[in-house]
Amino acid sequence: MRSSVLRLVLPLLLAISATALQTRPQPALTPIFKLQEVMIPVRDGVHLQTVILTPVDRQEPLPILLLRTPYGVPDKPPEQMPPYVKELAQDGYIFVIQNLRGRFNSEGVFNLSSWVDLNDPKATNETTDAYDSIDWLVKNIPNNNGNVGMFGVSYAGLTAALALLHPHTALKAISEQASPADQWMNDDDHRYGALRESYDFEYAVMEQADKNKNTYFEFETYDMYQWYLDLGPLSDINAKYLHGSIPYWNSSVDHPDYDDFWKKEAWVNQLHASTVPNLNVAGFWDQEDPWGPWQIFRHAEENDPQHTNFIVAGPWYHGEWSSNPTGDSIGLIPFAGHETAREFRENIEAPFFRYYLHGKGEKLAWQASTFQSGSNTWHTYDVWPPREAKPTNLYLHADGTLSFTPPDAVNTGKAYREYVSDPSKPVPYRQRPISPTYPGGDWRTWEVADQRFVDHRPDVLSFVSEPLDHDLTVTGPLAANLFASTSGTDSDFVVKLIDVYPENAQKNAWNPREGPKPGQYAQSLDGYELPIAMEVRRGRYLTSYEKPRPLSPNKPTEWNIPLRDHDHVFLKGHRIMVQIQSTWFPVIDRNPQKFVTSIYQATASDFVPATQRIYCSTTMPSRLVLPVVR
Ligand code: PG9
Repeated sequence: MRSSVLRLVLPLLLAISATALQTRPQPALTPIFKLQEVMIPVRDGVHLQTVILTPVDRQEPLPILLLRTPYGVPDKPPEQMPPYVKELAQDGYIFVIQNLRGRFNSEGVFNLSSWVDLNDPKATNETTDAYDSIDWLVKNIPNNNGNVGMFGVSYAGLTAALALLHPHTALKAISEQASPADQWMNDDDHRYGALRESYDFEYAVMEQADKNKNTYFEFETYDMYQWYLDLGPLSDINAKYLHGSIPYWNSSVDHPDYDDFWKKEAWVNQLHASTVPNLNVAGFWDQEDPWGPWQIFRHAEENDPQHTNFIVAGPWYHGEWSSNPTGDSIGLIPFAGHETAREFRENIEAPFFRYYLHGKGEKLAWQASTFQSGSNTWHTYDVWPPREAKPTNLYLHADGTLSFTPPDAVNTGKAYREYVSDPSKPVPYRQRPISPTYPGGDWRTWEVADQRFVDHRPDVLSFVSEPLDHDLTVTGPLAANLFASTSGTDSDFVVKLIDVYPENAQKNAWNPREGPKPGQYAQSLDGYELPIAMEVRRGRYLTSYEKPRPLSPNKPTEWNIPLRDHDHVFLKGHRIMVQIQSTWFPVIDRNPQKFVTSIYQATASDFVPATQRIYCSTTMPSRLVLPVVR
């Protein structure tokens, strides 16, 4: 096991493994949990490797908190309370950590799949494995109080969420945190069908190259931008490196469109009610699964008479609310003294489980709670999105400005702006050199990186507002509505909504007499371009996800690009920026810009430059739609 992977998804394990990896001799401490490893049998005779951590200082019957993961289970009990579960552990839980079928010592095959066939009584999947494990746990763990909760981030969040499709009666509450919901539509693997090339490939290798470990692909190039560019067409991944050995990668390239394979994976479409109280948790800058929790929340909302479906969102990278001891900042952005991650765990997560598993305390009194960036304050909402939020158009103008005033005859002398997108020189998604996704150091905060690193490129259009004369609060789902054309027959458009800090945002970042120390200049927020929302859409799927169609060259077309849910205040004096580009590499694979049946079978000669236009006229007013709260 490597602690870097565990940090992403498994806070409890992180602390345990960090303790185990310490090199300095430590005074012998008495373990605070008793560790027992068991092999739990499930309905098809497979046994799942499971670790039970029972607190040594508790005599009373305790609830069970179950975490199901593909990343490994601890082999030693922690000697000190891991900071990441400190707030929960104060109430007393038996923590149970289980390897998914086919991972490490768990028997069976790991398919990396979310498919749950509720109509097949013989089928096994993550829903039935959770059900059978819970059944075994409540019957076999001594002194449990009969109440089980499930929680976890990302894959562990997914396995918690999948339990909702057929929950055991002992399952009294879950907290799915950053769970994917439909891997073709969004989150880890695609964005509306556009492949997250580096993520999908590196993740599939990590989890399917070796059952007994998390495998990091050995890149022979330091800069991943260069590696993926040198790779050429995607078919070369199998031809040159994997040779068909990674099933999930094979499935990705065998199923380019939204076909039955992906529709079965889109498990959330089977969820239509709040079956078990669920605290959904999302990060506004989650670089992996920012969308799933909102989808799960919305599906459970379809029928929630007891009001047991909640959502929390904050200014976090993937899992930061769980893995960061404080969460007092993200990248260079501080949160005005708030320890957002600790505050979430202490004031929301622990009380949620306390109420449903211990029967103590109060039920959460809201439907949604956010830590709003910009104002740096916690908020609660009776409904999401809040009723006060009014969709408001923010228009792109052909002179490169951005305003709430629609284009008129005066400023539409030129009706569009244009650039050439060349797939042989794609726009990097973050500053080069780009590190591998895993072990994920720099990867975690790329979504808050200063976008000045690309705003001068000829293939990136920037539209900027005047400095705001009052705070602008944006709470709810955002979208872009572009009128765009390409000279090609397929194309991508990437939209970024950016908060531009004033030039003097941090006047005193260093001693004014001495000036910045080496390296400090780029650590200032002066003029910082902070992304608030970013997304891509792929032209071939504009009219149908199932049946891709070519675009008509040079024909202006309406592009709706959902930008997800947010809660942010653009402060007075800040400016708003929109950037538009057609490549975002290598996090998104390159669109050849010439329509082909499957991009994953495209050859090098299919990739061609294209001239892209964004229209800003009275009849084709490209705009962002912001949920503005006055
Ligand atoms: N984002 C990872 C993942 C979750 C579910 C499926 C595939 C990948 C993770 O961090 O676990």
